[in-house]
Amino acid sequence: MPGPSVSQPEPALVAASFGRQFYVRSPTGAWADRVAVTRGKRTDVCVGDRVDVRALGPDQAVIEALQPRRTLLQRSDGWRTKLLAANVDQAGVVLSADPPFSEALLVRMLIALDTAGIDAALVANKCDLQAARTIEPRLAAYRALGYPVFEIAARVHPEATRDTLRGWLGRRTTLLIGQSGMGKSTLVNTLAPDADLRTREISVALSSGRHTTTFSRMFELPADTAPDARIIDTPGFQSFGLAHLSASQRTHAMREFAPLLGRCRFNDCRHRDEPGCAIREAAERGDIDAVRYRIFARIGDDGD
Ligand SMILES: Nc1nc2c(ncn2[C@@H]2O[C@H](COP(=O)(O)OP(=O)(O)OP(=O)(O)O)[C@@H](O)[C@H]2O)c(=O)[nH]1
Ligand SMILES: [Mg+2]
Ligand SMILES: [Zn+2]
Repeated sequence: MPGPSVSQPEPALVAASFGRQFYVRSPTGAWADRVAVTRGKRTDVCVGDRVDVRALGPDQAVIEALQPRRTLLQRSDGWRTKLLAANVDQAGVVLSADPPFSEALLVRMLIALDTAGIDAALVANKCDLQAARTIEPRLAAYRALGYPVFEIAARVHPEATRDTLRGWLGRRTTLLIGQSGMGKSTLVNTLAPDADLRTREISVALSSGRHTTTFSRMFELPADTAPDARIIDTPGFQSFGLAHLSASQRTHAMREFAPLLGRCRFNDCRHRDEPGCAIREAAERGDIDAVRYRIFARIGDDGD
């Protein structure tokens, strides 16, 4: 097998992003993961990207070109837009009852995923806890909207977790996102056991003894867990700005609004307190979910 060429650019997959540094992986497994940097001040590369790299020795490379993306998930952080992952097929929003998940964040993630054309599912973790019962009615609301909802206990029932998720994960690249402490990394370790040591290397131990993920990273799943499947672990977040989306995109991503669009009194209705708003009235009547409507109505014009 020929060694890495110093002059010929070759295709690679971005398997991890560490701020300005990346791990790139051979699409064929021809060479081991390399540490890569971008040229100049380029920062628009993220985990999941297809790139062309030039090797700078056996374990280093420089990213020369970025291939067009099939999907791209972003979130806004004030005026900055962050790239979360490229080319994923689907995403699991990981939730738990303890610590309690924020439904406002869930709605925002689903709006961003829908707009990006990424299939979303809810992965309710820690179903071994008594508190898990308290979130059942909210999970039912999302099932009714057509989102797949999986109930698992990644740490406590690893085998059942793999059985529950196998069919959903197979032949796809799945992004795991959600707040800190929901169990994303625990789930990755349950699905890809060799990830354990590696996720600890790239997580930060807090004073509580807890590990929190600070980098996004992709893992291949063993074929007996799910065939031809990859999963991406990401750092948790406390906010999910939608400034990169238009008001129309945000409205269209609320599935239950679809049959009501165009029925408001005013063409430029923002569906808050405008008179004759068909969407608000539907929420007041209980025809659509009032919790989701209130969360939507609180999203500012600037997506914050
Ligand atoms: N009871 C229970 N606890 C769990 C389960 N899965 C994970 N946990 C615990 O939840 C805590 C957080 O898990 P992590 O996997 O680090 O959460 P994370 O979503 O990766 O968090 P960040 O990296 O900070 O975003 C850990 O203490 C886990 O042991 C489960 O199935 N049941
Ligand atoms: Mg983590
Ligand atoms: Zn309206």
